[in-house]
Amino acid sequence: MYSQGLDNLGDLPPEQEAELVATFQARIDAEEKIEPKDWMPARYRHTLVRQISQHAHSEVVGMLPEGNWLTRAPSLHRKAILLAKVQDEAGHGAYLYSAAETLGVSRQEMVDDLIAGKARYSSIFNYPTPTWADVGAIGWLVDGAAIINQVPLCRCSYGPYARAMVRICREESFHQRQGYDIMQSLCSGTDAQREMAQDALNRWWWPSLMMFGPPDSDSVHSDQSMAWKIKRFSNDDLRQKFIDITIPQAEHLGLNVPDPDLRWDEESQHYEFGPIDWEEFSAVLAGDGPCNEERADAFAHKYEDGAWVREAAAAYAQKHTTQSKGKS
Ligand code: FAQ
Repeated sequence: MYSQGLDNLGDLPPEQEAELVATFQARIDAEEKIEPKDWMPARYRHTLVRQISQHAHSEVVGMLPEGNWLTRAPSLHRKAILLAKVQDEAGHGAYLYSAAETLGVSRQEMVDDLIAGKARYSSIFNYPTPTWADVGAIGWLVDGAAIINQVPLCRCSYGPYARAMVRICREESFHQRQGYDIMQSLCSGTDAQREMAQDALNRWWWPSLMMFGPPDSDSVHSDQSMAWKIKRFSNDDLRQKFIDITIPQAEHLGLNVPDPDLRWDEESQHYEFGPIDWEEFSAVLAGDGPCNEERADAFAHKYEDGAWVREAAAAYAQKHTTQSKGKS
């Protein structure tokens, strides 16, 4: 994949190599943005390509569980909102693939890796959406978790990623609100509707906590990514922040968070929560989640179905370029 040349400094004398690395780190420490043409260690480039491409794939695969409800949204109003949200996710994928391309990897390579099962996307999108309340839960919890994780990425040291995240976060805020609004409608509806909302919360709560990644003690990339200011906070810190913000929202909806160990701790001013099932997380990452196969098949088929659109767009672009060259 994108791991060739990780030790690209091997041909430089050690003093020169150390100087380049020190200057690079000093720029990071001074909160300067690193731009595509700047010198960067190969491992920094590789970490960014890994994270940004995974992020892009998550946005694109993330359209599938909600897309499932586009034709069945309960009203024209809800359908229009959901359509706009799903289109936004496609846009997020496009910005992120473009940001990754500035690091020297093509979108085609990234997509090929996803289709070949060599690339990851967020664990959360391997869960099913059997009811309309799942669309509410995704907006409220999944977009809510995405915002907590992604707002700090607006300050990422790599300029193109940081700038892409500014717009993405604005749109994610609208997504979170539309999800919460669906939950509010259901929770102020009939008993059956409230039960549907509770059932969705029961199924999405723990997978949403897993979105933040493994516990800090098992996070292989966090230390280096934080030193490079790609990540600004650890997985556990962001997870805690999400819990602290979300519990009062669940209380406002009148829903019960499915965690018998959950309690407010006066001293730390945080919620304490029960153990997360990391075996389930590992299984989903290993491809054994409830919908891994379905998502992989759907993505590959949709990509194949869209070949004519890509060919037409490429032909149009080529014609346009030839015409404008002819004029100049
Ligand atoms: N799922 O050492 P760490 C969204 C992997 S967008 C799958 O802690 P890192 C919008 C990780 O890749 C959601 N894999 O890794 C939306 C690594 O494996 P590797 C996506 C996971 O990178 C809403 C290994 O575990 N957001 O929701 C997950 O420092 C609604 C060790 O982990 C982003 O991508 C996981 N949850 O921290 C769309 C945000 N967690 O690569 C549609 C940017 C960890 O060595 C509808 N990414 N892994 O094979 C990040 O902030 C970070 O990459 C983390 C992971 C926090 C996800």
